[in-house]
Amino acid sequence: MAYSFINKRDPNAPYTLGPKISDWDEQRGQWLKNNPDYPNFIGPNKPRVLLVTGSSPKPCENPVGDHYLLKSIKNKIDYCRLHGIEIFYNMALLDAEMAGFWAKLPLIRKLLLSHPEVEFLWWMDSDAMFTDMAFEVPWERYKDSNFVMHGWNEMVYDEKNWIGLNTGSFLLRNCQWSLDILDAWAPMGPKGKIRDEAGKILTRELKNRPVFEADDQSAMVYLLATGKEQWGDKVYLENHYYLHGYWGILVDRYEEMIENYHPGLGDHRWPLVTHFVGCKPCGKFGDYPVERCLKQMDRAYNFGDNQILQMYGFTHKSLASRRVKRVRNETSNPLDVKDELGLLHPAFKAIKLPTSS
Ligand SMILES: [Mn+2]
Repeated sequence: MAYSFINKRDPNAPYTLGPKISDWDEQRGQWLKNNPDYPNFIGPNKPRVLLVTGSSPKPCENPVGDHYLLKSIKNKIDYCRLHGIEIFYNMALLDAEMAGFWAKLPLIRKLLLSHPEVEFLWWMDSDAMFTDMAFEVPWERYKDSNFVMHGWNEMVYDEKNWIGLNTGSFLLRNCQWSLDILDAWAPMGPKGKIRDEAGKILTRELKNRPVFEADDQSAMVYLLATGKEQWGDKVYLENHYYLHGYWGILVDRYEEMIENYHPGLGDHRWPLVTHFVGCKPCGKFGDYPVERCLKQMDRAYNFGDNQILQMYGFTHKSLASRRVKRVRNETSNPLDVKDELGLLHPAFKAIKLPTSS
């Protein structure tokens, strides 16, 4: 029975994400030193980033949902290609106890430990899409931070509001501190009695939280609000651009944005991310009517996709349309064509080769 430990944990022992690691910074530092061909920074102020997303191992309950998952990953591939970011798409439930919104925790830990060359891991939900293909994350701003989420300090630390931050799109540095916060974040996750009981605590302790089982976002608000001294100085709650942008306040304004602004701003004028919180395109029941969600997801997708198509001289006929039209004539000097947004060869994608000595 030598292998019996592989799949089952002792049900009486408290949940852990894995064997305790306390010297990751040293282990990783040594690895980076031994592997100079895999630097954790690929340019000045340009960390190596792995975007991680995924969806259920099962087909969607609503078959059209699979088509929206395809659009969502195509959208992320486009953004990541433009910005020199690698992608990991997960469809495996690594830990059955952590199903649902908690599944990202064991996955994130596994990827951090397996890829010491990755400096930042960018988690993004499958229901979030890039709507600003030109916006480059201001990496320099986070040089002293380990965890970047969209949110507001007052809403998290003073109000303990359950929507004071959002865990649908966040950046996590590969370091010991991050392993520690994952360990502190995980205990409310195991499904069944633990998750149900923790949900009651979270609803009682957090502002405006509905009654439901413990979710990762509420648990993070609770962890930060009750442990500000321990975690606060390495957490950056960003609200100068939309690392996550709630779809309800954005999708009806896309035409106005096109009229008045341009990609590259990332904020309310041209949001980096539109996140379809409460839409369950892959499931049967969300908080919003599925037709409204799907229509607006198409609009968000097309809004982002127009920035890709413009590079090649095309655009969607409207934000509601799958069909495209030409916006410039073909030429016999294709290399003279400069796309309007400069996304064919943006500076943030250029690779700096080390100067040989
Ligand atoms: Mn989401």
